[in-house]
Amino acid sequence: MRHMTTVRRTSRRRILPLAAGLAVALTLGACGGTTQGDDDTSGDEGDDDAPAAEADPEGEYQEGLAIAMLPKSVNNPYFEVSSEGAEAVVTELGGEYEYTGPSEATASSQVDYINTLSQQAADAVLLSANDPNALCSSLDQARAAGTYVVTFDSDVDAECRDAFVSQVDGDEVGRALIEMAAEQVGGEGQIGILSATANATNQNAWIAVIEDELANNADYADIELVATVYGDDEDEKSFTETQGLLQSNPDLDAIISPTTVGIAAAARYLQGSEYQGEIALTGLGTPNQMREFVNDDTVTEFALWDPGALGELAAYAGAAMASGIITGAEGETFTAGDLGEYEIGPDGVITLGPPTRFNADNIDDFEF
Ligand code: RAM
Repeated sequence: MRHMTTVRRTSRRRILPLAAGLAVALTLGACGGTTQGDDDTSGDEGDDDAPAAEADPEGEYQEGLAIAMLPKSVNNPYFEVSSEGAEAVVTELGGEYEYTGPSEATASSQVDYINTLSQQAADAVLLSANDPNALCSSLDQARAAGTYVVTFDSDVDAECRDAFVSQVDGDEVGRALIEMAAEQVGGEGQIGILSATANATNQNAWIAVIEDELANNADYADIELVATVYGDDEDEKSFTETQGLLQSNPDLDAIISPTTVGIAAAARYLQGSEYQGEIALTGLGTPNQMREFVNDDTVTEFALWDPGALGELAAYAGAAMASGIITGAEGETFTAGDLGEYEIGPDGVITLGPPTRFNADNIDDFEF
């Protein structure tokens, strides 16, 4: 249900500079004269297809926006890189930036942060969600109070946010993961997955693609997924789960870890074990965390996108929405600084770009 109503717009004006507020008010006035505007005043928001507000593609980013990033958990180097990207954008736009979140990657612990940010009248929250559904009621309340919700990295149900900034197009991550694992085991063998949390939207979507590829792609007919374990994006738990995975599956040939926390912990375990060089390890990692494991041949190749650019794009999307440049509808466009112009796709998804594979040939070219 879209819900960017007159209420939302009114609340936006409290933080806009006078001239900008006037422009929004004028836009609202124009909308109010239409049938759509009349519908809105009834408070009945039941028409899912109704555009919530007019986008103003020629509009300027507003100054003074309060934008916060709420990651799955803080202290994860991946999200710290995303935060640096977002902070640079918000600062450049003359806004106020905050990076805040729980130390554990759970949905319940994110709820309090959403409520607080809403009470603080944040203009936009950039959220990487620990669960696709469990945050929806607090997100609904925040949105009704005037905070735009832009998910990035790990989405919620599309009804519960205004837009999702996706790192990579659709199934491409899952396909890259199984392709790298297959290459590293010579097309046959047993693989196990070391994931993040059991409810993570992003990891579960990638794992579903891996399972689908294994079931339907003839290239992988001789590869078997024997176990999936969860390190909860905690370093120590990921390390222990790696050990358990290897002990429980003596014929394992490869581990796929689609989390930067997991792959770094698994690499550290392999490095100090009898399995180094015997068990292939691939997945999603940051070059800075994985460099030493590539240099000593514990790991051959893994992938990722630029988490800093992802944070930048999320910040621009949140600012564009809070400035009225976009509403989250398919086909709208906005300019994300040096990243260039982006178009909103179906279901409010904005996609950063393809992943990069890192190996001994190129890892020193990347610094994040
Ligand atoms: C971890 C988190 C994040 C994911 C990366 C690949 O840092 O789980 O959500 O996108 O890994």
